[in-house]
Amino acid sequence: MTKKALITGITGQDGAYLSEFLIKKGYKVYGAVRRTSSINTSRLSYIGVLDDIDLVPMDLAEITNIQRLIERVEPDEIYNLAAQSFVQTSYEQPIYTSDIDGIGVTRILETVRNLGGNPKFYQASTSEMFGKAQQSPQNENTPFYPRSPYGVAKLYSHWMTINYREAWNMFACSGILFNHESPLRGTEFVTRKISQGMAQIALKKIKKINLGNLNAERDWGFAGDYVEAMWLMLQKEKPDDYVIATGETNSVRDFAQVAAKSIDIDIEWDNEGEGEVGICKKTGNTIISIDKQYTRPSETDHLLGDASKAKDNLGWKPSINFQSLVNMMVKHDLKRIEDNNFWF
Ligand code: NDP
Ligand code: GDR
Repeated sequence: MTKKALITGITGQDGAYLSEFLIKKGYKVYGAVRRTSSINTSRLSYIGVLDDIDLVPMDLAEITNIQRLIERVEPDEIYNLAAQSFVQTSYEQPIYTSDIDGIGVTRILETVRNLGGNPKFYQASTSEMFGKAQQSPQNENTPFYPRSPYGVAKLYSHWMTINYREAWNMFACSGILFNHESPLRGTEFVTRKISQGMAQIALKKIKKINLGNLNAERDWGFAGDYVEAMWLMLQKEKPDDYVIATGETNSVRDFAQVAAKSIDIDIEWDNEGEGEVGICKKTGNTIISIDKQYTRPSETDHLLGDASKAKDNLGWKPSINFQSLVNMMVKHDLKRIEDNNFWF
């Protein structure tokens, strides 16, 4: 029988890759979308899956529509990807972020519990729960220390997922995913901001990119690899939690350096702190500078994941390394600008 998957957050980066992956596996995919003045299906169109998905209305703020939807669709698997996912915004909207990223998850878990414990449930947890990392690299046993309202809300929903698994015997998994990026990444996140900015510099549309903390280090992987891990977790006999990461960390400065190289610019760094600039060696032009509005009140400085458990138990490993990821993102942005394809 055809399996049914319900994906919340289908219009986001991971929603697009996961739906593509599940459709290829033969699933019937239901994609939950919240009401907005115009629904953003551009990622789903871009990767060519929009016509194969049944879009269904659902906002995580409202338990009644969650209940009606799950009862009607009767999914075999729920992937909860919906969230206010931008860390910076969570400082300005801590209550909304807590409601959607925290309580919103409990709304789904309660609904599933009331339906007798089916379907299987995947929760999109995050390396941001490690925050001020207590050890390096971070694995499933590393103590948590979230550093933003986003991280705190996600930690609550992580533990709720575990609690519903233990208390009600539900098949509920929490994937602790480290940063994963792609040409479908939102333009406010630093990787896409840089890849898009470098493409604009190469095509002489802008002169420089303003960034925040260049020292922040992240374990960046490719989103297309990470959605497979979500699915693998739900195919195991027993539900569990897994760290998903590449095992390599790089700074924002490194990302900018490699992205610049892919448009044939060698960056030389000058000054420190707020006065730091990245200068094109050949022309002497400043192409990176610091703007304090992009720094955070409390920062997650260093993340590096240890995905050994996922490798051993799920047979999962990443297929794309840092250098290839950066090059892929810049290449896509160059093409989009050349084609005048500003779809998001
Ligand atoms: P995106 O920001 O690209 O997508 C978020 C999705 O959630 C969008 O579809 C958005 O809809 C939807 N959404 C937001 N608020 C609500 C709401 N109130 N009700 C219903 N839907 C809502 O995120 P990603 O695809 O990058 O990430 C997917 C999930 O994984 C998120 O939960 C994120 O926190 C988590 N995560 C992401 C990582 C990453 O590196 N990408 C790493 C670890 C965890 P709309 O289009 O209408 O805004
Ligand atoms: P992050 O991603 O906070 O790790 O959350 P983001 O790309 O926003 O920031 C990464 C690091 O870069 C620094 N930074 C900047 N960030 C942004 N957005 N813009 C800038 O100009 C800039 N300059 C420097 C940040 O301070 C930070 O240290 C992402 C999201 O997808 C979460 O939903 C997810 O849970 C985590 O990854 C894992």
